[in-house]
Amino acid sequence: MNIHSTSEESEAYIALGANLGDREGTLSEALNRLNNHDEITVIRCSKVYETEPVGYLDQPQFLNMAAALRTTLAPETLLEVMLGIETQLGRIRDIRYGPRTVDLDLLWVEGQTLDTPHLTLPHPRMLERAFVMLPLCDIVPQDEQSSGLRKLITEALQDIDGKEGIRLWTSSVWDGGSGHSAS
Ligand code: GSY
Repeated sequence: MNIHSTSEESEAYIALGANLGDREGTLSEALNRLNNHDEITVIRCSKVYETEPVGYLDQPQFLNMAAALRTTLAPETLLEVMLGIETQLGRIRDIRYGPRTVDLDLLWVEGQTLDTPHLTLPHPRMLERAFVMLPLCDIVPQDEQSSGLRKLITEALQDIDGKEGIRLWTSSVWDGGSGHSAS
């Protein structure tokens, strides 16, 4: 164990988005790379949704999804791993809120609130974004009560803007790292 890891596993939720190139392939590869990390296991994936861009509107539609991870990494280190994967997959940070090959956002880490220059947890804008909340709702267990995340999502989804700009794209883009295509 070191400062980048903890002795305990925790569950983390992330949001994934892509609106350039092979969007499905890039999301799948991001999940592969996360799962191939020694201290990360991808434990659940949401369905994949095609979504109208929010914020900067003059850009292609996104594919968005969410995933639950089990990890022994400290949140800041998990974020570094995620940013490294974005770079490996060709993300270039030019236009703020502009198009991107892949975007990985750390939303929530079980039992953690943080406010550092690099990372705020829970993610400060997640409850306002239908393209984050809808996929997240697929993978947070219905009976989840201890953290209150399920209740927050259910309440946020009741009157969130932008749900009409979201449609189901596919039930799965990831084969669980087995190399077999998902049905
Ligand atoms: O915050 C993530 C990047 N992003 C997205 C996105 O992932 N989906 C949609 N629909 N709009 C977005 N605007 C930005 S910025």
